[in-house]
Amino acid sequence: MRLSLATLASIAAPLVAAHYTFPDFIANGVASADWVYIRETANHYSNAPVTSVTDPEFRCYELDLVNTAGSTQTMTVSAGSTVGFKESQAVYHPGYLDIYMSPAAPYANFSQAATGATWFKVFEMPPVMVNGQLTFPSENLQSFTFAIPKSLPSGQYLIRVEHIALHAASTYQGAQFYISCAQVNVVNGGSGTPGPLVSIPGVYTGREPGIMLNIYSLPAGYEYPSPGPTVWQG
Ligand SMILES: *[C@@H]1O[C@H](CO)[C@@H](O)[C@H](O)[C@H]1NC(C)=O
Ligand SMILES: [Cu+2]
Repeated sequence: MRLSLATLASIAAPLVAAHYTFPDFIANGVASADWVYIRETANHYSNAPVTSVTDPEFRCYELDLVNTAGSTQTMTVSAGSTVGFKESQAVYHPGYLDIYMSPAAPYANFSQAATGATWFKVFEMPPVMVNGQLTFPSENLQSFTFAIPKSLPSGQYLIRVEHIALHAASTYQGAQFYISCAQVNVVNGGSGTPGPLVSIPGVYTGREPGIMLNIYSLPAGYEYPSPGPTVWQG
């Protein structure tokens, strides 16, 4: 039996509908086309998540760990300005969203940039309790923005978005990580000292109470513990 492309698409669509990527970088109020300033990810077609927090692909999930960085452009942004990410389709799962940055030497388009303990957190959107119910502000978002810290020194950086989907997180490696990295050149920077600094991979074990938990069975008065370092206020 031959299946038409339309039939195949209708079979495949429900499988990928649950997942998402972050392919478009927002700067100066404009969202770029897919994978121009964001390193194209290995899941650009499948949208499937990373579940190992120790794999090299946990850093930026590049299509090609060696070559993707060099074929991605670098966007110039001012410290203190608003930037963001636009999703391939709205964030479907309940979870925790955060943003890490790292200086990128010698350049953001260098595949070995940011491989040490150089990453710091600049933004987070954690689950919050509302009327005794854990709610997920990042769920169903199509895009979101945040500020590049004003005192961040000028230079080349990576900006890594991470959405940790928690719908199946009650067992080890059940949490699903949706990741990508934008390449930026920060100008008009300050003289702040970002921190605390962590390595990625390395920042998580996968057993943190904010990564391995059953979101459908939480004690009264529960407060979600964000995994990883605190947000640098800049
Ligand atoms: C990498 O970035 C640097 C600095 O922006 C640039 O001079 C160089 O041409 C880029 N390399 C590639 C392969 O695009
Ligand atoms: Cu999914």
